[in-house]
Amino acid sequence: MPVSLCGSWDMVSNVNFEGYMIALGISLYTRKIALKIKHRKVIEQVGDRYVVKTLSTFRNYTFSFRVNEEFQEFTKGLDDRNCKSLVAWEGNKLVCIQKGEKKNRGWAHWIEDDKLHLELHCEDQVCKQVFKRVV
Ligand code: ECB
Repeated sequence: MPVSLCGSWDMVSNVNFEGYMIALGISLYTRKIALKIKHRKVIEQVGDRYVVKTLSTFRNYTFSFRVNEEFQEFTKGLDDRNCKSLVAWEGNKLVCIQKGEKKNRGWAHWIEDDKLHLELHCEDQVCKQVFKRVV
């Protein structure tokens, strides 16, 4: 059983979020705001269902899924696209593939050195975020 990602996590670094947002077609105006804010990730698990909340002073995004079960994702308040998403464990990484209009889109979460890591990718862009546990 992989280590639990559950809990509340505050962003400590965010590398190439700009490139990721450009790949998603986010406007310059929204990117300017989005680049300034820190995200809090809240991950909860009830049975085999996960709830992942990305919270900030600007926008919040919440979604919920079962591992190994494809679902319809609408990225409301982000790029507002529909994806067919599938989340699965690959070793110690929780990996999501987001099939839709954008090629090579997805993310992976894992724990390393007591930090929550998140790699977001879209087209040829990779954004790397690291979060520390909220105490
Ligand atoms: C919800 C906080 C968003 C802050 C930025 C707000 C607007 C920018 C608009 C679009 C950017 C598109 C997506 C990047 C935004 C947040 C990154 C996390 C989104 C995500 O899918 O996280 C996964 C993995 O934790 C769970 O949904």
